[in-house]
Amino acid sequence: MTLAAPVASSPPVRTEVRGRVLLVTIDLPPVNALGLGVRQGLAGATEQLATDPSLAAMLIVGAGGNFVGGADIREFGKPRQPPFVRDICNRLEASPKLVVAAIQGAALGGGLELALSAHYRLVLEDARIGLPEVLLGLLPGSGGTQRMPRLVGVPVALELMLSGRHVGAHEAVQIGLADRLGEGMDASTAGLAYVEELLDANAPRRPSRYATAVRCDAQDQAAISAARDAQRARNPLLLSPHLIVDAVEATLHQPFDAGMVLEQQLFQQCIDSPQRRGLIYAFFAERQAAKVPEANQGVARAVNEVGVVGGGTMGAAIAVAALNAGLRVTLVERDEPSLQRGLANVGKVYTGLVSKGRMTQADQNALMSRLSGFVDYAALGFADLVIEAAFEDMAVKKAVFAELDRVCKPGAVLATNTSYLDIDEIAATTSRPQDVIGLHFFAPAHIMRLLEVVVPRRAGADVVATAFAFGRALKKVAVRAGVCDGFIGNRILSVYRRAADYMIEDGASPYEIDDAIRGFGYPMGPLQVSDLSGGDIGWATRKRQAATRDPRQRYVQVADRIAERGWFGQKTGRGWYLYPKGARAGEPDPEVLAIVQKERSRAGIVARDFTAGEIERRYLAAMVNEGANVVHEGIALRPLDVDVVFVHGFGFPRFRGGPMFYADTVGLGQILSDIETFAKDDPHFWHPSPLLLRLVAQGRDFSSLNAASV
Ligand code: 3H9
Repeated sequence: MTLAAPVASSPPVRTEVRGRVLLVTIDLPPVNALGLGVRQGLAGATEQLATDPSLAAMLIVGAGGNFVGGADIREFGKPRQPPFVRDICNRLEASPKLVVAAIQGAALGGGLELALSAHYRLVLEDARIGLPEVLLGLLPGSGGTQRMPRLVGVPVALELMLSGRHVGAHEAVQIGLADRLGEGMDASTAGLAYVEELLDANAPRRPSRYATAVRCDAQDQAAISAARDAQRARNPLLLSPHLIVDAVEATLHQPFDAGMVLEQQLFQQCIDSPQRRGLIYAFFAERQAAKVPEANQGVARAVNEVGVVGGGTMGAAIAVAALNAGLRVTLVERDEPSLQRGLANVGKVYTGLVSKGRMTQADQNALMSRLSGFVDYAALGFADLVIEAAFEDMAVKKAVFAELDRVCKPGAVLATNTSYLDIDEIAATTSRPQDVIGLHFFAPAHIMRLLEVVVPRRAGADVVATAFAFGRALKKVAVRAGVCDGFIGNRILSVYRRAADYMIEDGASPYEIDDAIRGFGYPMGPLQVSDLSGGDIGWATRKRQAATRDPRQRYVQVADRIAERGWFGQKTGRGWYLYPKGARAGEPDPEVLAIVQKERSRAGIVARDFTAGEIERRYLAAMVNEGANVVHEGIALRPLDVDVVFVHGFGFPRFRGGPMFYADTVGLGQILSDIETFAKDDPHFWHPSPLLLRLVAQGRDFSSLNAASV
């Protein structure tokens, strides 16, 4: 047996002398992150520039289509080893020789900070640059908070750092983040030409620390105050946005080096915060969610032509999502008036955007030109993938799938957008169950990022791979789910909503529930959500489930009493809240409180007080316990899949990572002990999940299951 010689791994930073220029290439797939090896390589290159008298300048580029995607996020929370990026940046900026960065693809976070310490920046057409640290619970920690405002001014720097948004090449030049738009798609060639031009022109070094865009005037101070107020209002619970404002404010009052010291202290506060852990977990979890077993077993089928059956609110929004992804869409409805309504529903979304100035009429026309509508299923004969978004009724779905089976070409993927129906049963009625899958969008489907890919037993691996590729094309976060009533999200929702209903009947007011849940970090409480989405939907579901409901299950009738009055929420002007004259923010309704009180009396319950802490514990324990059941039964592949569903589809505060990650931070033993305590009053509802029991017995947490390979 012969052993292959070990392949020498190439260094993450290469240097080449090109005449009088040192070409430094950062080459560490996937995104050239600034891990230890890269930092060491950059420190070495800086030394080479300083000591080689034949060199007049340095050009920094990234290999593989990106400049640098930032610090290596996996290193945060572990002991950090020098050299540090901020020291490398300071040294480059202070270099007596010219330093230039040529940016292709991503220059984000520490990557942009590295580029900001260069004396000149060239951007290629595909550059996307920014300081997105805020999205990870951090602030720019290598001089970004001090150099960026000095280059682009305080208002622009604040906007970029607080949104974390990526700026394209043209905007970068326009706002002064970059000096030159380069031609072609090769950063080294364009960059070397630029450096030679600068050297020939005797261009001066331009350390960003001396740039003068900070005006230190009333306008800058007003921008700081406005940003501070906006963050207090919008993100009262988040740490890093507030610290970003503090760090930027230092540029008005303190010299550069003092600002750098402050930035370091504030950065460390962020690193130490649990929010940073939750947000970085969420970043990796949404990428992990795409790693499903079928991705390795099947090759995605090509999807260019999409069919949508049903032009109601959901079908129309799905059509919009597909049109936005550049696909051709055929909408099919049962009759001409319904079809016209469906097409109008699609048009309405775009007209709204045009009227708000977010889209031009020409863009709308171009998008709508890829949409066609028919009342005949035969029009779907060319579709590569069809999504059924018809009425939520098994007989209706089966009839639609019989038509699809008849008209669709072999190899077309047949998807249903059902929220809870048995997709195995739907698939079994077709002659091609291997092509049938669930694509569960969340309303509004063109905005909400979550897509549950519901995999029935007989679905082909390539169909699952196609669904994930389709999700990516639509810029969705796709999560694999198994078939059960409600799949991952709605199944867990139905359980913690019951926990909320029980608390209402036991003594908490609906408004206390919403306050407590918002206090946890949700943008809205569950009853506000119910009013927004329409109380009639839940009412219809409860009526459907009435016949099969376990008689031992406690059933709270408050929501039914409200729905019976036609109070369906915002659309009817009242629900759990009052919405006088179409107001979007509701007011507490004394009549609802009276209904609650009457229901308590009817059920013979004497109201007791609930603290916000108890509301939160019960609500979260119910969510986590059902999340554990969903993983235990294999409906979700891993706890992280549950987390991604809740962060992207149900408003769970991202900085807490997701319910399962949150449970780990609280401690599974604590969650179990809460459930056991609550079970003393209602053992039927509070039944610990076998997975929770097992993990606690083994001293493990949910995250230990996330590593499970797929
Ligand atoms: C920072 O810089 C702090 C500084 O201010 C201070 C200290 C210096 N590290 O997204 P993709 C992985 S904070 C480690 O699918 P795309 C990612 O997990 C950082 N890994 O590709 C995935 O791995 P896998 C500020 C990273 O083309 C793979 O790369 N920077 C990092 O759709 C491909 O990722 C940011 O916040 C990283 N920094 O998008 C930028 N970045 O294949 C974060 C990515 O195993 N990154 N990975 O699943 C992004 O926004 C996108 O990844 C990017 C590429 C736009 C770069």
